[in-house]
Amino acid sequence: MQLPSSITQASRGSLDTLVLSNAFGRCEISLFGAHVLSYVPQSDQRERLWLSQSAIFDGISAIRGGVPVCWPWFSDNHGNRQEDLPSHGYVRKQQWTLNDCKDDDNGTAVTLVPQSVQGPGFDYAAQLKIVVHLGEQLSITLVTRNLGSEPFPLSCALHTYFAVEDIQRSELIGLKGEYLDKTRGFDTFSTPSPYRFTMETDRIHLDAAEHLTIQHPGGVTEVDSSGHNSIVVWNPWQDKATAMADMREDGYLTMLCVETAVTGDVSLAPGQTLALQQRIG
Ligand code: TA6
Repeated sequence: MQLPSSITQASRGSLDTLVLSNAFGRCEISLFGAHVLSYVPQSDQRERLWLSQSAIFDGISAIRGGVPVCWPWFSDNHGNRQEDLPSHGYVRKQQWTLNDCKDDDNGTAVTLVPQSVQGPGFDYAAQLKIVVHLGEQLSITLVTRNLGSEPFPLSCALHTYFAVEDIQRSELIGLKGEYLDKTRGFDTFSTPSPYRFTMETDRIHLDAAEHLTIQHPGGVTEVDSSGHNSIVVWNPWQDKATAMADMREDGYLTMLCVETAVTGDVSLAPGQTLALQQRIG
């Protein structure tokens, strides 16, 4: 495929990546996992995404940081024994290929498709693609279409790791209503205001907020979402960070996951399309 000058090929470790660079900014995407690794707007040259300094780029392990693609289930929401199937599905560990690209006054876009849509725990007739568009914002759209004659269960997420200068001096603005707290047996609690971080935080917010703001000492990051039914907020804090081989023990201090997600028992009807989108500014 002939690439426009705004798209170049690069690598991280043993992974092939695509770098999109235009008047709006720069982003880098690993073809392994269709995993956005970096996004720097031209306007302020501030990296929006967090990538673990111990991230593994071996084409086998899931990449810690950036925007993992969780599909065809979120977390262990697959209906099987937890140990039988990979957490967050299997496409983030697949090699994706470039299916289309375009470059115009609105920005540069690439469309990637996975090696195979079916996998252990999901053998339905589905079509999956991701479109990453570098324009005024960075827009990531995960598109699922049911090609079959029966509905299938689907949960998914754009599991974005945002860079913050200091999580203990950061605030998340825009969420309301109730959330399910994974650290407390998925019991239901009310969203705090102000929303600050002092401990392990792992929450499924049932408020499908369309606009969120992350305020931290290094600046402000805007997060717009559509096609979702929930927002997941996660910071592992020190003990969990220490326990992860691909995260430094102090890594939790400079990251915050704000995930645009479809969680719970959702099914996609025959012929239906779900477009899960997150836009970062
Ligand atoms: O989205 C939050 C979460 O489900 C946490 O419970 C934690 O498991 C995190 O995802 C990271 O999961 P991973 O499989 O990428 O280590």
